[in-house]
Amino acid sequence: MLEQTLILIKPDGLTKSLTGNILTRLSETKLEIIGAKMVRVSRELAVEHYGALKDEAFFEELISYIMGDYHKKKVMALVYGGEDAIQKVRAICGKTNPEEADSVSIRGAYGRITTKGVYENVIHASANEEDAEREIKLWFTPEDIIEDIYSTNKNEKNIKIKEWA
Ligand code: IDP
Ligand code: MG
Repeated sequence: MLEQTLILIKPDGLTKSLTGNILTRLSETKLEIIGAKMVRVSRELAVEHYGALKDEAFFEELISYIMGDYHKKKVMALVYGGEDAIQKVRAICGKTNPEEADSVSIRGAYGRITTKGVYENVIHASANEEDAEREIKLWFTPEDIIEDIYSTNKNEKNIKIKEWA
């Protein structure tokens, strides 16, 4: 199935200069990059992105982590598209817990668990189609993405700018 998926190179991935390595690994999937940008993550964006985990004991540490409080204060956000994009990217990322992830997966090779118990696993990838759509619409505007992937509305203030429907 033709899908899109949101990928974030997390602050630890950027601080460790892993951008090139991670993009090289992702290129093995033969998927297309259809959106890419650097983002300074606000608390609001972090909480919205990880809203489903708000009752977890590690939630506040996770918010600090993705905002870059322990590393560079930035993430690289990408949208990859293509056949079975979600599963192909998840497979190459490896399991959430970097200690359990296959050692040749991205998380297995580059991740760690901090003494505070945060899984610093260098990359985020959408888990399913519903998450992918929600996350892509959260991190990107339609104008940031070079293909028309979801329906859009004309913005009444400026008809040249599209907004998510
Ligand atoms: P995923 O990133 O593989 O989809 P989620 O369960 O959605 O995993 O968790 C989001 C992020 O929260 C993980 O990538 C990891 O950074 C962190 N995390 C998840 N579970 C734990 C945990 O049990 N302890 C510490 N951090 C966790
Ligand atoms: Mg997840």
